[in-house]
Amino acid sequence: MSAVVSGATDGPGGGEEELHRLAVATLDANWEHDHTVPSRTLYPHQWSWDSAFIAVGLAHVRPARAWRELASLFRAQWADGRVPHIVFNPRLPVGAYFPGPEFWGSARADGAPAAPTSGLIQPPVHALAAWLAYGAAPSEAALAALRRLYPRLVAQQRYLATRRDVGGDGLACVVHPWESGLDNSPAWDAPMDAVPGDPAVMRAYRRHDTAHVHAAHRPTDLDYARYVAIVASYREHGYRDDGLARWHPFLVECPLFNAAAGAAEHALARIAPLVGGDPGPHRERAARITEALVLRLYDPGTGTFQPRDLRTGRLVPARTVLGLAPLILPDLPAAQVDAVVAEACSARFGLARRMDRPLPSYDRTAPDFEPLRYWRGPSWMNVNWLVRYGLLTHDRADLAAGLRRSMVGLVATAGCHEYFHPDTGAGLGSPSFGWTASLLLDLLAEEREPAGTG
Ligand code: 9WN
Repeated sequence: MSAVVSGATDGPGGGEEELHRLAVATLDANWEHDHTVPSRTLYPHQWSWDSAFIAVGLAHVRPARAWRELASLFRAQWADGRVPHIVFNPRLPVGAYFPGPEFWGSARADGAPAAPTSGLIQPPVHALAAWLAYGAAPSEAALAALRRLYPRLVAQQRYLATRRDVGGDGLACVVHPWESGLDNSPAWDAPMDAVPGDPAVMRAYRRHDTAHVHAAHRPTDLDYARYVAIVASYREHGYRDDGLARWHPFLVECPLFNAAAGAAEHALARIAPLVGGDPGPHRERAARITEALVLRLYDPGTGTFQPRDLRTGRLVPARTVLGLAPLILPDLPAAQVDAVVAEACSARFGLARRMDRPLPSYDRTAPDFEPLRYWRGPSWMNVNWLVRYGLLTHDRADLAAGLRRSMVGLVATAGCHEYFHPDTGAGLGSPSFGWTASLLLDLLAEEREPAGTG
């Protein structure tokens, strides 16, 4: 494998300058009138949590664009507060992505925006992103943008707390693996087994992903048949959430999703005083989410967080990187912080002060670990960035530094790929991927600017 940028980890002014240029060029190339596409080929529309991660990096180099990115996403917010996981670009031809706007039929649903969107959501990392974007480049214009965004971020949280608390225990549930952002993670195998699916159904559709990426790296046709079946169930109910427990085939409480919701309340508590809001209710909600996460999703037996399948009431057994995400909560109790850091440092994930490769998406000692297949082994920048953010939050600067070095080294060698082989570091998926570029910029910024994120 050839090095994309030689000596890229030499420090600022050396290879990191070149790496910086590569990341900015990638984001510029993916910019599309009011948002950044994750990838021109594989994902040519706007994705929700991608836009949040992208705004974090853009804030360092194109701050006005960072706010446009978030503003365009939230313009597509539904009346009930949900932020759709895809906002479709109507200028693109039918078939530019599967499943496209015709499949989702959002125009027929109550409270959907004028723009065609999906009916699902993604992890609510947006308030945290807005807070970090503001901290990276505070200005009058940024404050005005934050002020406009704040009520929309609050409505997003309200949607999760009211419409999606299906278990009634203070946690939001995801109704589709796509909502977790880690589509085919082994964490979803057990709940997905209960979803009827026949791979032959996929003959009626044309998958867009496998035209660009090797099928062995992507979810299977059986996965897709089930993805389609779950959307069909939700779509037939007009994407309404009342009575979900009675009829919906996939209902799971995910640790990463709920950690993001808790981190959002912490971020909103910091944003509120700047925009004339009251931080108190955000602090209270943040504390309740952390408490519920520990009570419902922490497994003392494994010492990590596991998703809970609401259809069976059971925690899913697979140990995935999702379980490490609650580290981003500043009020996570010390016992859970220590346990999660121990899990991250175990042979399963390989976190260390000196580490060659970032964390894989799945337990590398598991018999079904697949180093090439999407979220079933490969390393991804966004989840590593979240874990690193959590390590810094809990004063594990030495481990965070090890992780940073491995992340920067990975992109320096392979480029701004979508995901990476967890052992060789080879780039996989899309070669010019938005959040890889933007989160790299965020890592590089630490060497360039004094910390300003608060
Ligand atoms: C389905 C855009 C998105 C990411 C997800 C990632 C992948 C879509 C797909 O791409 O999901 O939403 O077609 O596989 O899993 O995390 O937001 O980058």
